[in-house]
Amino acid sequence: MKNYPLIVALLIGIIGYAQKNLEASVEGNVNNLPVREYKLTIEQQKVNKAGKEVMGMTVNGGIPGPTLEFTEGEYAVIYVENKMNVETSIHWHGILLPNYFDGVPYLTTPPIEPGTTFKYEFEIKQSGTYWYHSHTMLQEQSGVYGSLMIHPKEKQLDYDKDLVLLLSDWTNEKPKDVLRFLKRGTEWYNIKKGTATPLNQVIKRGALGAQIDFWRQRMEGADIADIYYPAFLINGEEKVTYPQFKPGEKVRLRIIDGSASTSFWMTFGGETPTLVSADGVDIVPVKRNKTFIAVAETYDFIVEIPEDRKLEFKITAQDGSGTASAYLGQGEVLSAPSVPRPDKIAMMQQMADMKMKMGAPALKFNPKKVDPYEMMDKWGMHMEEMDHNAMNMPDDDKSDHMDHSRMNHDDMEKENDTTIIDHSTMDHGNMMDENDQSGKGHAMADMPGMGMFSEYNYDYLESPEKTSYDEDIPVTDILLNLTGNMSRYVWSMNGVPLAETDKIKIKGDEVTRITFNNLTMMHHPMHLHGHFFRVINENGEYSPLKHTVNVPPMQKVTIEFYGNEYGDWFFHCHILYHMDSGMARVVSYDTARDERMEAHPVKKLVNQTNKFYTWGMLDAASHMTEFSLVSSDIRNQFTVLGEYGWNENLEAEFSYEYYLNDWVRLFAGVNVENEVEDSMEELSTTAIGGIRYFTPYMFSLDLRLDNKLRPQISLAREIMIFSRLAVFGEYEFQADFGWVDELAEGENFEKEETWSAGLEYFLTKNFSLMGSYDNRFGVGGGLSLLF
Ligand SMILES: [Cu+2]
Repeated sequence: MKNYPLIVALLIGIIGYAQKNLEASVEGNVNNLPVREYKLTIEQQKVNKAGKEVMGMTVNGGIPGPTLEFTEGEYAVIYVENKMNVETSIHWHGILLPNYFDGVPYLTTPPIEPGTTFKYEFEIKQSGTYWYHSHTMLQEQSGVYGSLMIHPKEKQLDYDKDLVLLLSDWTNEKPKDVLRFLKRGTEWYNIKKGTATPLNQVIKRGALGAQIDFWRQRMEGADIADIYYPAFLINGEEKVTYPQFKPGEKVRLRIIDGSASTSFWMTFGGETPTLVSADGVDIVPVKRNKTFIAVAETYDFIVEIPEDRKLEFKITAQDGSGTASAYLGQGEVLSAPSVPRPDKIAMMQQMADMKMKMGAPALKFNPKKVDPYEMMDKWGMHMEEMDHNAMNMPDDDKSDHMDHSRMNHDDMEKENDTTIIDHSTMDHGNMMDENDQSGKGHAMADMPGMGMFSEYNYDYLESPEKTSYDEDIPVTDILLNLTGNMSRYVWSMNGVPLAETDKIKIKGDEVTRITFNNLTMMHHPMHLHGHFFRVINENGEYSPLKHTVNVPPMQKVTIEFYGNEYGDWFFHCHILYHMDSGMARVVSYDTARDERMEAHPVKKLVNQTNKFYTWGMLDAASHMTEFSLVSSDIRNQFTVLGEYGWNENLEAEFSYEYYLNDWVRLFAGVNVENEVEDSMEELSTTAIGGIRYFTPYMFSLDLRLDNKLRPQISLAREIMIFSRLAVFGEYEFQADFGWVDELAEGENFEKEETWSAGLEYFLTKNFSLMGSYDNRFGVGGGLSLLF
């Protein structure tokens, strides 16, 4: 028992650590800890990261900003100076700290106004790899991010040197324009990346049936990433070398995905490295090469520098659209394995085979009336629809989702979009315990097709200590379906975007268990501020602790955390453009709001996710000219439309539209049209009103009536047939029964038919060539400007 004192010391250490993490954060240096001070200055500066000089936002003159180094048990004082002409903020990602210093403007922390400095201060009560970034609008995409490296009080792992590798994505466009183009719906990013799946490829691969099934559910395809990036960066560069490491040295790579929207596959040259930590928390070390890193996650690997060789660390964007590499040591390169580009058409086929119910609503008609369990039953992947024989699994594993008929709905307390279930009133056997708790989700991976997302599970992460909570602690279950509308770029939870919901109330000294049920085609890295949560995996009581968890398409992931804080905390998808489009919530301990926040209403943060975006189009062709302008937020839309044929035919229209849900909108407006063909002599102005509907199979349907009671129907559709070529068509039929204006003598019915069809060839993001035939304007061609 020579080691007895050591074991006792270790145990006290572990208990001390655990208790500390369970205590609410306290403001001020109450324990007189040694102070470590930093100063960060944020500026707007011209930068060149991808072959073009554009305006970026730098921290202390660089992108990324500096690495802030601390040792556990220090007191951090960080001054952040804003030298820009717009407000900013810094959030300390993964750090347990007092609510006021979390850095989400208008929610927890005042925004840092231009020309001012904000002082952040908090106790460093953890160690590991973390990062910081702006939480203001889309500033993170412009460069406001950097790393945090916190050394443990006593080093437990065996390594010689540290190296931070901060991964990011870079666009030469203004981030605001990126989001605007996503809202308008653009194929351009996929064309540019070479990830588009036009009809000719779909047909060649025999996937037309799957494509039609996708269209029926109003989905274009299996999208992996939305945005085109000209460069992916490691510590700000596409290729970065670290020759200073000597053979035999063990280097702890502290890898952070600070991208705005890109997750990566990481691969390593040479010997298989050892993964030692995830999201800043040590795990049971595991030898592992190819590893997925989702946006905002961090992973620490220990690598050994080989003799006379240079080790490659490589990242490949999840959709295969680009790579970046870091090289350690000197000599010939030991290449990291390549990761093949995912096959989107094959994914589409598999998903269609699995009879997934896609297209869950991102916008509910009545956001106040939401039943997340009903939503889970109706949409997504359901086991019972599959052939049981083919699955070859034990009977009691059949249903991964709850059987609703067994539950008494009235027992549930409905609170806006979160259904909070009091466990004491329910039969545990039927409930959430079924939800992957026992690792049942794993049987799924062995089934045909189900394995397609199994490479994203977290089973390789095991905590060295038990992370489970005492069974006596009450548990509250919350189900969050992750929902989105790709064509309108509205992202939400349970079909309700941030702007249309209240806070998720949680209780202190209790466990909150959240099940994410992803009903979209995209991965969502979900991040909870100010807490670590258990990600339930096959390691049961030893499930790992994380601050960000990736939820793959059509999959469920369950997390749980102990409520030991106070105040309101932000909780959102860490894909910047998803967060800014509504996929976010506020988790609230329902404690009094900080008085220092009085002048900074949280509404300002919420409104940020429901802004108006404006886009337009101008066609200049030999037979006609066409103009359109659309301004839209989540529910409201204004549209101006003008068509003029050189043969003197004109139609112009202004309308206001209101989205009842994702697909149905009511509209009212005015229409101006020439009544006599090929003559501008007689222009008639009518009031119009009706319904616009985005139908299954993705047609735009317009049903209307004007003030002369003439009904009209129109149908339009556009399909990408080759990688840059789209075909489009529109048909319009107006009937006049003479209910208001007299018809010509002897007539009891007049009709007017308008139709057009054509081709569009995409040249750049903003320009296309177009050619069309229109039965009013004739045939012609020209240039199309998208702005
Ligand atoms: Cu997301």
